[in-house]
Amino acid sequence: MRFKSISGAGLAALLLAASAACVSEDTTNASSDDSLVGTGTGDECEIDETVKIGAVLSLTEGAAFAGLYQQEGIELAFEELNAAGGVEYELIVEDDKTSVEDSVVAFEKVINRDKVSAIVGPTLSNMAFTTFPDAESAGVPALGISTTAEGIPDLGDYIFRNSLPEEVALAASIPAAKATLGITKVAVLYDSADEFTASAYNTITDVLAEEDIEVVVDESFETADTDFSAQLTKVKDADVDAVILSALPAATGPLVKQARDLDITAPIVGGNAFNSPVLVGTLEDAAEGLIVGGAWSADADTTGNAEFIANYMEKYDREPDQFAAQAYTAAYMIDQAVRADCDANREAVKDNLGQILEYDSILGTISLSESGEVSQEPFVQIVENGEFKLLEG
Ligand code: 1QQ
Repeated sequence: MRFKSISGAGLAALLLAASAACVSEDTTNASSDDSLVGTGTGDECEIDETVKIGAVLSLTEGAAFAGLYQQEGIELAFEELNAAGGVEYELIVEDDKTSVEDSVVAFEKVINRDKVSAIVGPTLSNMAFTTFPDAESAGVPALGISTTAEGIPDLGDYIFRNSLPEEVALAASIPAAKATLGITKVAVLYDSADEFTASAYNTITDVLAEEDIEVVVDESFETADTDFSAQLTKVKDADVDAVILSALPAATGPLVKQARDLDITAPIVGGNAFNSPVLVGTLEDAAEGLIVGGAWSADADTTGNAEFIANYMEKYDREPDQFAAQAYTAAYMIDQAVRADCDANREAVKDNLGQILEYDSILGTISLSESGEVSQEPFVQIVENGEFKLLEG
């Protein structure tokens, strides 16, 4: 991994943020803590004070399918980092119960009660649109690990994500499905009540237009719906080549099952939300042939991936997924940002997170820009015999 040198604009932002610290009690406390500054840099960095990191994750309710893997991934990484020495981390995990209100409370706790140096999470974009502005105004760097909706990095200077944007995932999975399956006419089904799935819908229609694929059915539903017969009857009547689906796993399970029960055999194509063994487990045989675009693959020959999978399985007795892999990577990115100037104050972490260039991670080569956006190559996978396999498109 390389770090960019601090640009004039970065320095100006730093000075502005430092002056903002004079009016915000939280930022003043965080930015003036000399005990969080150590000696040496990079691998040689040593900080005496324990560095607190908050993780706000959905550990119960709808998004727990991802949040529980995220908790495991981040705990494994901080365990490894603590064993490596030099910097001792304390991870404080809060459950946002898949609710915006609880996510706000959890952010408030880690920001003001625990005075963390950085926050990882939340799990869903739906929460991030409310809680990231809170982190921004408190001057606390926040690193989203699965917040893939359009516009997340625009929420502020302290807001970052290592979450492959859904538009990048879909821009890979739809052309790969076209190349492999030769699709020309499709149905688009999407959850219009969730920020992430609704924003993905815009990308889907753009990518389909670019790929010259005709949309013959275009239907929406809402997150809590359980009966999709009205939409699926239209899909069946249209005899499409594929169904492009933008849904969270809670709706994807019943929707795909109901489609297969109606004898809709067309392949189903999606993005980040599909990249979950929980979904495959729920769907059983109905998951076969699902095509997903995402940020990580167990099949990928990325740096440290085989070791990560082995250590994860050893610790948790189950295979990791994309959500665990992104959370694991986030901890290492925060560690690198802390070690760059051997300074775990919020300003330093924020500044150095935005300087991560070409980090060779289990997700592949990944960079974060000063604007908070990630760049990495997506992986397209297909479910075969109950397992995700890389799809050569
Ligand atoms: C988002 C997502 C979800 C599918 C993560 C679990 O990508 O909310 O942005």
